[in-house]
Amino acid sequence: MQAEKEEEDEASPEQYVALSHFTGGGSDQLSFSSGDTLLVHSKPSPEWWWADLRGVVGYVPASYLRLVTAEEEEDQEEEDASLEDPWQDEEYFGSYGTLRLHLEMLSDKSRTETYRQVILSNSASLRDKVVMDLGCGTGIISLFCAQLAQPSVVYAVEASSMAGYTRQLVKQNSCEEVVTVLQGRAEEIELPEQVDVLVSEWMGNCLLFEFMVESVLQARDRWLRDGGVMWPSSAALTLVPCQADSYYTEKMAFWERPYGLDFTPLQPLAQQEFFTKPKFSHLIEPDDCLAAPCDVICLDMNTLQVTDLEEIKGQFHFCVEKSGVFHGFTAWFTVHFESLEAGGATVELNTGPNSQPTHWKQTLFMLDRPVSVYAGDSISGSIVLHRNPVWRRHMTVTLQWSINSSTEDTENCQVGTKSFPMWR
Ligand code: GJV
Repeated sequence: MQAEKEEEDEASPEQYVALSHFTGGGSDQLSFSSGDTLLVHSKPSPEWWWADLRGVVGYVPASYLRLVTAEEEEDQEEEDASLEDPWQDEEYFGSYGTLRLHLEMLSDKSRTETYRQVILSNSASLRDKVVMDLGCGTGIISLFCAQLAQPSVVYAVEASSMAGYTRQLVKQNSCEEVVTVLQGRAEEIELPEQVDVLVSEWMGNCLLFEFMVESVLQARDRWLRDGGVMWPSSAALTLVPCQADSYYTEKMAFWERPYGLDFTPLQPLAQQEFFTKPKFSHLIEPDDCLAAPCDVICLDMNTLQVTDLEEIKGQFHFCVEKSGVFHGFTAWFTVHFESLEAGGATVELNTGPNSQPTHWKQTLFMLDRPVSVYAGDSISGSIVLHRNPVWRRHMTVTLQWSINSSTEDTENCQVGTKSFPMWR
């Protein structure tokens, strides 16, 4: 039993932090300073443990040490990782090296068909143009360009290992005369010339999550010729106050009386666990919108700067159109593709509840407590997308609101604010 226990200890040493300085006596005791992190391999006696400090092993007095909590360990890991790569590129491009995400994106008809439509409706003007497809993935947009128009060249840039397959797909579909696949980060690749059109599908959840847009802006500043066109050309984030009754019931009201028992002491925990972060992949029914949606943020892809991304602010003012329960806000985005011809038709990709659902779905931000609202009330406030200063693909969304009642019921005049990490 003891041997087994020791083996266990050896398999996973525990992290301890030194509470004060200790000078070891003899050759088998370790010396350490206050704050040092030690890995304890085994505990042969209650007083003396066998530990490791920066690769040196020896006995340490147990009473000088405090166990590092799981939370502290996590913080430490985050800190270590952030020093390595705040962009988490290995994980990010690793995931795009497999088919799962490409299948999801390609299966999204409204997304993929919109890009196809953009190429098709501009096919005449794309003749002899130089195009860059940033983050081409399997190369679908580049292939549309070669198939539906006659650009002089399409530079298909892809950082993940998918690029090798993309090259094969280009060949397999006889597009190698037009499409050149370049494997590398768009920020780092070299092109032989400036481009006329920079096309990319960079939008993430709540528009900006992943911050691939930064790569697009950097590529724009380096490779788009003066007067060149960005596709998409603009992007907007739309917000609406909403009901989310079934989600609320499933995660919160559930604890009121399961199996005839009162589980309400778990509700604060439920709030913490389910409502702290936004819910991605929410599909809101048009009927659950309590007001007309409002564009809160509009980005012009020609003028937007990387530094603007640190903090993006918007405001809203909603007039409640029907009485109901205000559970939270739902957000989605729309992007526009300007025509290459003056006066030509603009193409739109709308990921909202009144359009065909996309793989982005919508993003739900739950309030801590639902509020009853009535037709004629107004809900006004602001939204801030605050980019994480360390984790560059993450952001926090802060919503501030005040509800102004149209009736005399003062109980219903209230303000609130809540910050939602996505995910860090
Ligand atoms: N350079 C090259 N390829 C990239 C980059 C970059 N900086 N960033 C992303 N990609 N709409 N949120 C690639 C990535 O490997 C993937 O294949 C594709 O672009 C993502 C497109 C969809 N993601 C999104």
